[in-house]
Amino acid sequence: MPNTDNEMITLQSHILSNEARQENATGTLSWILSALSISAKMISASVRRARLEDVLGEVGNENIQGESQQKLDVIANDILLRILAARDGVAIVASEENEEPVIIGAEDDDQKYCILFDPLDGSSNLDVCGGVGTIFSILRNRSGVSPKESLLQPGTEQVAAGYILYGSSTIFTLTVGEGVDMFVLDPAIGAFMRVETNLQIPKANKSYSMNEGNRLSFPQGYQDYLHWAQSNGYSSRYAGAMVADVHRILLKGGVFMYPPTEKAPAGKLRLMYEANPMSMLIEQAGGKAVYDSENRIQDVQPTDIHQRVPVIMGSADEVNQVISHLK
Ligand code: FDP
Repeated sequence: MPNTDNEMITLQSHILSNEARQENATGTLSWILSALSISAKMISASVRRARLEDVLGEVGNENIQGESQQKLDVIANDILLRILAARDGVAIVASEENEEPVIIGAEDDDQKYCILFDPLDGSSNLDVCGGVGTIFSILRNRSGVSPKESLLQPGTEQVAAGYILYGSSTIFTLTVGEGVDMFVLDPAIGAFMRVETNLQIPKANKSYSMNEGNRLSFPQGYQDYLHWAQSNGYSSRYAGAMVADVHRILLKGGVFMYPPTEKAPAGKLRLMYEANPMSMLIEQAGGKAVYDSENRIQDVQPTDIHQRVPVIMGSADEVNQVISHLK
């Protein structure tokens, strides 16, 4: 629902009023969300000045995923780690860029939280001034298990998830399990202002988003879907950055996919840093997110924090169309 009532609600006041509605809230989650909002502003500023400060391009290393790291990947990762490390309620931080999770607070405290993030998703778009984003997922820390085990929870256990899109505006999209809210950074005052509350994804839209260059190495069902969609007046939209593509689908409808390929038989996208948080947002907005013809992404029991998963997510009708070709 667009915000038409002239309310001027900032992300900060939204977080605090959510907290006030929860009976046993301690304020810990609110502190973490506000840390993410500050990190988002800092990363946004770095992205916008990147060319001027000569921080575009590769560092020369590969990250744990075997992908070359951009200088801004490293900057965004450092910002998030430094800001989250200073918050009391954080137990463990796991980043797509680091092989091992960073243990911050007391390991055995189930009042604390684990934060997983992809600091700068779609970073190959940076050099050409395309949209990039940060994705985060928040889980409750589990006591009595090792930090790695504490992280290995299915997406259904997420207490909050969201993304920040650094596009023509900076957008913060958040769910704490009670619908999806969207905020735009007002650069004049440095605050995220609420623009959508209880956002609902359109039920259908004849639009698909995938890397069609891989078409010949998709399983047959995806190729059949593409043939069907192209014979039925569908449009193709692909920014090549998951945050930008999923943002468009949340607002306009359609389906986003990263299927298995010969090169990446389990798909390319990371379950815990990308697929789970985006699935929570899509489902909270009334959409659907699966990894094959039957199974929800959020039901996957992870065995490795860096594991990958095929992704089909978006408007319920459009996801069902893809599924009908996979059976
Ligand atoms: P990137 O490698 O540029 O960081 O998982 C990362 C991701 O981008 C997603 O944001 C994007 O949807 C996908 O990979 C793009 O992959 P392809 O280049 O294979 O299409």
